[in-house]
Amino acid sequence: AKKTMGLLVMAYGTPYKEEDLERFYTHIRRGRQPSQEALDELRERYDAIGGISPLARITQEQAEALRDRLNADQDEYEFKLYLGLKHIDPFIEDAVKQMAEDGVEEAVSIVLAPHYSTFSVKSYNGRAKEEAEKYGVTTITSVESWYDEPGFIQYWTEHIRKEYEKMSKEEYEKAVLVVSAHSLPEKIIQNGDPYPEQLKTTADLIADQLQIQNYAIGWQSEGNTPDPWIGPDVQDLTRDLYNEKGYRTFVYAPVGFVSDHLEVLYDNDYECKVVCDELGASYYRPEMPNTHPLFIETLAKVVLNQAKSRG
Ligand code: FEC
Repeated sequence: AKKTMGLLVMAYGTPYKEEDLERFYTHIRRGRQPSQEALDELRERYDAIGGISPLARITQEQAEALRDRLNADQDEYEFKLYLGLKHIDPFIEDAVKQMAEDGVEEAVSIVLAPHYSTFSVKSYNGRAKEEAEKYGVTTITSVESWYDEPGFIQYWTEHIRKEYEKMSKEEYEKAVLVVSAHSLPEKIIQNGDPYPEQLKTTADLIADQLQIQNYAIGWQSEGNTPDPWIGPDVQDLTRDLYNEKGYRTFVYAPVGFVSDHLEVLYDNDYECKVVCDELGASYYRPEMPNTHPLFIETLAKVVLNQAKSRG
């Protein structure tokens, strides 16, 4: 008989409807209510991408596709899906509680973010394990990162190549690839966080596969807080690359994310595009992984390896 294996898929979460915006934002701010001004400003960004984000739907589809792929690919385990979100229901804790109630003894967890950081992946996994300890039913083994998986690199290589193929010869000659992830407060670097190094590895591997030399690493979507954030910010970087290196074609690969959502549809497709338009430069942005079979297959491989190697 197949062994039951919990599959705890964790992701950021997003408001399901406009009324959810305030509690979602308050949760991101660790319980501190945002000012009316900050709330309105965020609402305007969601309005600019159509009112709500497609992220809720895409996360659900990714999780189900991953479970289906895992169950189709092997017959040692029967994976049972639990979705746990960081900032809105179903919260990570809700998912872990449900696993315990269902009597799931072993589970693999994965965060839908490729690069490990104390701020992101560590906090997701920490919350899951802490909750599991309360019930003493489920042992969770966690995937920590998958930023250098060959299938992940291949996904981006193929989709970035498609953008380069759309360029005229003139555009192609002055093109630069901007590989980015969500910025984090600079203090994480002093504490030895691997996040920046992992993004660099992703960028190097993609550039190597594409056989391009013209690429740069940028950071995006930084929070509205007084402390310094890791830079350069993708918008400033765009201006610098334009002015100092003479690039005229910009290809943005936000590889720290895996879905179409606010941080890509607004921060790249609107904000970076505004800078490109102002400079008279061309803007390209490859498709996000979403439920692309190569991407889902890659996640399935990583989860299965983790299930098999649990100690
Ligand atoms: O709804 C959507 O379509 C987008 C959802 C969304 C994703 C996302 C990913 C990451 N974030 C990360 C870190 C931070 C830090 C702060 C922060 C703030 C926000 C705000 C919104 C938001 N984030 Fe987010 N992020 C998404 C949405 N994020 C909305 C609040 C408004 C703003 O500041 O823009 C700052 C918190 C603070 O105030 O202290 C830090 C990281 C990721 C990528 C990894 C992951 O997915 O977990 C890291 C998606």
